Amino acid sequence: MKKILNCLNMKKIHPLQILTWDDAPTSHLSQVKALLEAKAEWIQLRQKSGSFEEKLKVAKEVVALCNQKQTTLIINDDPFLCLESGAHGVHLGLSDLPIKEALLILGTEAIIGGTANTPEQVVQRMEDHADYVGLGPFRSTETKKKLSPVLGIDGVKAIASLVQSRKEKGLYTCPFVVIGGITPLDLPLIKSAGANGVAICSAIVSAPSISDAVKQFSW
Ligand code: TZP
Ligand code: MG
Repeated sequence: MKKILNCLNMKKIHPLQILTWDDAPTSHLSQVKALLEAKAEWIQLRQKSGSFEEKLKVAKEVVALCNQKQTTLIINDDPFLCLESGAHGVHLGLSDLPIKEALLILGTEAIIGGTANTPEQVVQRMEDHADYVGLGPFRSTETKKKLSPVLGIDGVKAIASLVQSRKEKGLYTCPFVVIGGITPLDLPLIKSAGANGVAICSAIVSAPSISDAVKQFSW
């Protein structure tokens, strides 16, 4: 059964978001093919190297494959890459364009998510009406360069209570997924802390069996 979260604007945010990786043993395209075979339902194409045109070529192929399987495909960093490739949405980091500008480029149908590392950044994302927040890093990880301070489980709990208090005040909230160095053993704790899901990169796309790894991270 599909596990789907609905946020206020009714866009469907999946609780297991899987990121592709430049340093994985296979290409981004091969990673996506393996993830689709493993029945992944939400993939973020995180190409960090190459020209816009090179990234676009891969993104278009990946969008076509994901559409065949009704899998959500999010593009990292660049709303224009999202627009040109026809992906479902974009994930904006702290040094990327603000949510409001991406909204002007992509329109209200697109899924627009953004990174946050502090309560202030979570509030900003929600005031900008993000569709979801990627909160991290949960733990130190080699996957991302220039890592923000590690949050741990206490950081996750603090954000869950911030979101709850916004809900009680009738303010806009969206789901938040936790990212950074997460292993399957962390899932129960992260879930009970109040997070809506996890975003996983290396532990899945560099696993000996991507299919087994996806199953281990079932939310
Ligand atoms: N943002 C914070 S940590 C991170 C990103 C993109 C990398 C997550 O990758 P992994 O391999 O699951 O630690
Ligand atoms: Mg970015």
